[in-house]
Amino acid sequence: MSEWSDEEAFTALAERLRRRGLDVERVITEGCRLQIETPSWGYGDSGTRFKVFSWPGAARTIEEKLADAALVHRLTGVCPGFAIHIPWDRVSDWDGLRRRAEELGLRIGSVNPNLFQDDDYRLGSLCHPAPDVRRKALEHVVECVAIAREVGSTTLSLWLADGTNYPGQDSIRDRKRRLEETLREVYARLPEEMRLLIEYKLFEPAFYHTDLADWGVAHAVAVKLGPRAQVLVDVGHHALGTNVEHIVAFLLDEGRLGGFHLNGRKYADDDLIVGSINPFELFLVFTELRWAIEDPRTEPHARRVAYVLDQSHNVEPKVEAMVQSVVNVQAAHARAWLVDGDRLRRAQREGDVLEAHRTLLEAYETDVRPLVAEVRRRLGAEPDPVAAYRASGHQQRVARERATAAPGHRGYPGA
Ligand code: AFD
Ligand code: MN
Ligand code: MN
Repeated sequence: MSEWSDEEAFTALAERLRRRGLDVERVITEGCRLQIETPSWGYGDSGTRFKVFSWPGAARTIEEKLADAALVHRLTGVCPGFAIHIPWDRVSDWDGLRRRAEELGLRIGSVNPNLFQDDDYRLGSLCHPAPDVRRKALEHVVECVAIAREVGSTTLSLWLADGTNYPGQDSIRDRKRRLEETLREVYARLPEEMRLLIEYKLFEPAFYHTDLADWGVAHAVAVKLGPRAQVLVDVGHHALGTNVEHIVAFLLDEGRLGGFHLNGRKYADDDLIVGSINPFELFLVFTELRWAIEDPRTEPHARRVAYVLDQSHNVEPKVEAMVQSVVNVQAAHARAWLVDGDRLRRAQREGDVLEAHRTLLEAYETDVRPLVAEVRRRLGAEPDPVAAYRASGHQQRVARERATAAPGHRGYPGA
């Protein structure tokens, strides 16, 4: 038991925070309400475009991925969602997959089509110059809509690798119109209860231009499609220096923030553990979610935002990395709800710049570990899930039991 994870540590911290007039119970209630999806693709071997380093014990099948995801949920208490990627997670019995997930205390979260690993998609998928390739890509996405219905998912989460590598390679405007036309066909097939989340990425794998390159493009496309098309913000997909929390605030206020892919990023390749590189940005993102939740004009929309981890653990043990990611998210979330909102708004009204800034800093600099440990206790999970995982022997056991890599999907295209 760590010195911060026992109930005495929580009681002492809660007492200090209450003396500052902070609503500790609200922080805990919101922490218990937070729900995160872990990605099927984060449990299996994956890598960069240079190499897939196999990890001993990495999940090889959908069953093993579900088992690992269920363990992460048991340890942390806030990960009932399991995001799937098609065809990596294709099964013959989708209803059976839904039932198996439920048996493990999980539900299938977002369904992710794959429009980037077929030779036909060399020059794009929904934006491809050839109508038959666009048709093929469209049919795959429509199949994923049907799969989502069968597994009980209400979220189709679409990332396009489409783009070009050279000036002149294709007409940027023609590609825009092809994209709008094919996405209109997708949107027309969405059942009433389903949302289409449109993910953007500045570059990679395209090196000259990416058709869905930034939040503005994704937002414009979503607005043209209709109210159930929203933007998915992958926090690792921006130019260096981008103010991500500003994008989040704008999209929330427009009712167009569908969800997040959460990860960490220092330079370009994202997919590091969320909060490992820029925890202050993660905290600021969660403060924007909090203000939108506390605002009656935006609360219903803000409450539907999907939180999906989208990471590729190349050098670190898969399940421990996933648990650490969730711990980082819970800490940022708790800090955001610890901000003294009245004090902040007073300072803002008065133009007291440094008092306003200090109000945020004080919450950010609070050691919230005892408080999040209490959240996990109340959820019946492990107060210190990383320590519990490392003591469980799971990593050693699966390394023995899953000693050989399985055929089929081995993560992103690696060398
Ligand atoms: C890659 C892409 C994008 C996508 C993810 C899962 O950059 O983030 O959401 O794969 O398909 O990380
Ligand atoms: Mn992503
Ligand atoms: Mn990515």
